[in-house]
Parts: sequence; structure tokens; C-alpha cells
Amino acid sequence: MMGISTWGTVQAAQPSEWVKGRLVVQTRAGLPDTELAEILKPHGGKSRRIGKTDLFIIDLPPGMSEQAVLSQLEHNPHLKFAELDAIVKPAFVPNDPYLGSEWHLAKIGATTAWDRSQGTGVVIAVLDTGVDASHPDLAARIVPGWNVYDNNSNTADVTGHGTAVAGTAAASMNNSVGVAGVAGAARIMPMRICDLSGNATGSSIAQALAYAADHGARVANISFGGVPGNSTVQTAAQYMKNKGGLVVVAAGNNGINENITPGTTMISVSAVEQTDVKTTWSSYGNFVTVAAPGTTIWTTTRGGGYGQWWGTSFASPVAAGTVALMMAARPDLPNTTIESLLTSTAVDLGTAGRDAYYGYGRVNAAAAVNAAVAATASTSDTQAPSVAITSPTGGASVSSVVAVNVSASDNVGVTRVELRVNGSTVATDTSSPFAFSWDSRTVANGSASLAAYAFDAAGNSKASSAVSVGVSNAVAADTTAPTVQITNPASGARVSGTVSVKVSASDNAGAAGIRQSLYIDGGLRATASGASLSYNWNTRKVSHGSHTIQAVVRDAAGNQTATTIQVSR
Ligand SMILES: [Ca+2]
Ligand SMILES: [Ca+2]
Ligand SMILES: [Ca+2]
Ligand SMILES: [Ca+2]
Repeated sequence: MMGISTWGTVQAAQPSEWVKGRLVVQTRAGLPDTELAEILKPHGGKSRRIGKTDLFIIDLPPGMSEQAVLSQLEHNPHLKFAELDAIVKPAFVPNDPYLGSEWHLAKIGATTAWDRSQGTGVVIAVLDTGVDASHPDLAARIVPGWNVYDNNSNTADVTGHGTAVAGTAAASMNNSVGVAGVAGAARIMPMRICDLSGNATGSSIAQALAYAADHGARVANISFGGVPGNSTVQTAAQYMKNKGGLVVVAAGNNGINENITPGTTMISVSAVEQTDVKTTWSSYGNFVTVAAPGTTIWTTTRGGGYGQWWGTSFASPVAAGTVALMMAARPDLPNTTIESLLTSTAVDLGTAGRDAYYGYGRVNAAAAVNAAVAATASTSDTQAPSVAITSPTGGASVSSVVAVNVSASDNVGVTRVELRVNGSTVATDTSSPFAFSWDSRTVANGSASLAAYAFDAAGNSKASSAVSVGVSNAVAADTTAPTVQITNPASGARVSGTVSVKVSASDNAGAAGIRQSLYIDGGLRATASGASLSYNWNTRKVSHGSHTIQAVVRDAAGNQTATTIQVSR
């Protein structure tokens, strides 16, 4: 295969733990399955697509070093990235449960926000250890989810972490029992992403995000450490965002600057104390989007009880619940507007403006919901994206699988780019950088016209200038012989006088390439090009008895077929 441009794959920081015998890759949009199989062939890897994304889990044969294969795959021009399947752990700080007040709700103004919204109609996917669906403060909130670890519908909580996270986001409010979640009228979609020890992976999170996005969740919460910098999760989060959702994640509990490049696919949440000071253990860095309460969070526990938990695991669902309140208050607002109002209404802490400890500031649910209610529909986006094909360039000669690179931007955000060849859409890419692997063997040799169409969430679209390329693929050798039939006279016929001998032939490569030869009793009598041959045979000059008529046809590639009949005079 050929790549006409080298697209540098992004190598993420190596995780401290990863799944043995497995990698995750993202292909360029449109890469044929057969080509991915070719790429994996030298290493014996087998691919499994994640949902409808371009992410693939690669299962390696026993004994194969995932790092060795990674070092090969990460330079392949048809892969956007390849990475180890990181193992991530719940971002909580264990503590003995004890009774206390839900200080975090007052801190973020949730009780004020509830006058306008309690989260009705919004589904929050809780990607975690499962959820105790029989808990009295959760039972009424649950919608069916999925266990991506075991690939079944059993989403029971295997460690207790997920039940605490779910209650923080959306425990039933005003039901005379237990606690209230931030969005106590929202629904919870339990997505179990971990093994029995609570360890999840980048690929299990991506599978759960793809599922949640395709099954009606508008918010996803991921309370695991080491998630914001994971390329696999970023790609799946963008998939969900393109469907109108928002993905909220814990910043982590390492208490250090994680040095993760800031991105736009997820809302990363650091944790603050009751005093609005970042906790000592909350991770931080320029990737942090907002802060939220994360200590002594009073919530539901597995088995029907209640307890207090610590960690960015609980700051994240406070923010996710706030997002759900905003979406419920204004279901018509685009997710990008919800996100910008969440950050613009946050209470600025620390140094003025966005900073590494608090992001845009500590979540303020009261102000955020008010801002959502007040947002006017006239802010809707009417500006189309701009888009150009950067590679290949016009006039390029291409063959086999061609790397097509597109640059696209928008005032709000490009949600997808379609590659059209001669007017037909051949592939769609929903994540930046927009890049395709187009199989040029699907069109005839000669000129082909490429165009990229970019779309934003509001449905505005723009076509790039067309790029005309010359397609030049080796034509497969013709190994199919022509067919031939003597249509007159009939085999076994008695002939007399002048007989019109007629031969008809055809070939897969077209009649123009056919050469015909007619023999009577072994002597060449006529030749012709094309599908038919006619010859007037004067039988008066031949002896009485049996005679042989043979037609031999040959195609342009030299494949030959003969047919023979006997007649008598
Ligand atoms: Ca309750
Ligand atoms: Ca600040
Ligand atoms: Ca736009
Ligand atoms: Ca042929």
C-alpha cells in the first residue's frame, strides 16, 4: 500500500500499567478492513471495531510484545494513533463512612438551581464499577446500561465506587430518604467498564462511551484517574460530543501537575475543599476545565446505605450533575453552549482567569442554570466551517490506498468531514485531525475529483475546492478465456450448396480484443476481429461425407477457446 503523505501518529505518554496482548488504534476514516488486516498481518494482530467509531482494539497473539508492535504501528501512515490499552483506576480516596451534611450542594448553589431544574429528561451515563440499582435512593433513577467488561447486561456494582459516584450525580431528591444528588431527577445509565478489582481500560471506556452516545445518554461521567490524556478515550469522547453529549472526567488524585495537553473533548474536573481551596491530592494542570467539591461527599453506598467519600471521583459527578441540570433546563441548547456557560459561570478561584488548579473556576450550579435559562436561541451558529484538502494536491498521480488529509475549522466546532470522490461520499471522519485512507482501486483509472465537506453541529456545511488527481492502478491481468459458438450450420447438419458459416464470440474484457480464426477440415478459411465472423462455404467443391468446422478465438491477453462441429455433405 502507498501513503503519499506521512501523517505523524501521536504518541501519548506511556501509561504505568496496560493490558497485555492488546493495543488500541484509530484508523483514518475509510481505511478498508482488508487494509487494516494487511497492516496487522506481520504481527498476527486481530482487530475489533469499537461501536461505530474508527477505533479498533487489536488483540495480539500470545507472547507478542505489545510495545514492539506499538513501535511498528505508531509510524503507519494509515493509523491516526496507536497506543497501549492503559489500565486506569477509580479516582477515590477511601475513608470510613460517617454521617455528615451535603455541604457541596449548598456550595455550588444546587438548592437554588433546583427551583428551575432538577435534571428531568437527561440521562447520565455513569462509566464505573457498576451501580447498585436496588438502592432506595437510586432505583427510580436507573435506565438500562451495559457491562462492556463482560459484554452483558449485568451492571451490578462490583466494588461500591460506582454506586457512590452515581448517587453524587443523581440520587433521588425529595423522596424522604437518604441524600439528594446534584441532579436528583435525572436518569442514570450504569456502564460497567472494569474488572472485579475496579480496573478499567482506555478501550473499555471508549466502548462504553460509544454505547452511551448511541443509547440516549447526553452526559457521561468517568471517575477514573489517567483518563484525560488517553487518545482512545479522547476519540470516543469526541464521538459522543458530536452526538450532542458532554463527557465529564476526574482530573485524578495524584496531587501533581499531570502535564496533560489541554483538549476540548472532555470536561476535566479538579477537587476543592469546603474552603474552595484545591485539595492536596487533586491532580492539576492546564487540562483542568473546572473545579468542584470533592471531599466528604455524602452519597449512596452499595447495599442500600449512605457514606462520605473523597476524591476527584466525586468532584466529577458534581460537575456532571450540574451539566444535566443545565441540559434539562434548556434541552434545545447545543452542548457547546452548555459547556461554555458552565465555564463562564464558574467562580474564579486562585490566580485571575483560567489556571491549572481550578480551570475556569469552581462550578456554580445556580449561576449555570440561570445562564442556560437566559440563553437566547439567537446565539445559534449560522457560520459554515472552512475546509480544504491539503493532501494530495491537484494533478497528483495516485494509486492503491491513498492518504487524504483535510484541514477544517469552524467558529464553534467541526463535527464531521465527509470525503467525496466523483460526487459520492466514500468515508466520514468525526474526529480531528480529519484524515482519510481512500481506496483508489474503487474507481476507474484516469481522472478523479476529490472534495471534502465539513459540517458543524448546527448543520452548516461547506465544500472544499475540488482536487483532481490521476488514478493509475495496475489493471488486473485477464485470465478469463473468451467464449465461442458456431451458430450456423448446426452440429450434425447435412450441408449443400453455399453455406453461410457464422461464429459468435464474447469476452469479459470486451469483444474488441477478440481475434477469430475459422478452420474447415484443418485449413484456415477466414479470420475476423470482434464478436462475429461470417464465411460463405461452397460445399460443391468438397467431397461427400463428413467435414469438420472449427472456430478458434483468442482475447487480447492471449486466452484461447476453440469449438468444433461435424457436418456432412
Ligand atoms: Ca433522596
Ligand atoms: Ca482562576
Ligand atoms: Ca459554525
Ligand atoms: Ca478474457
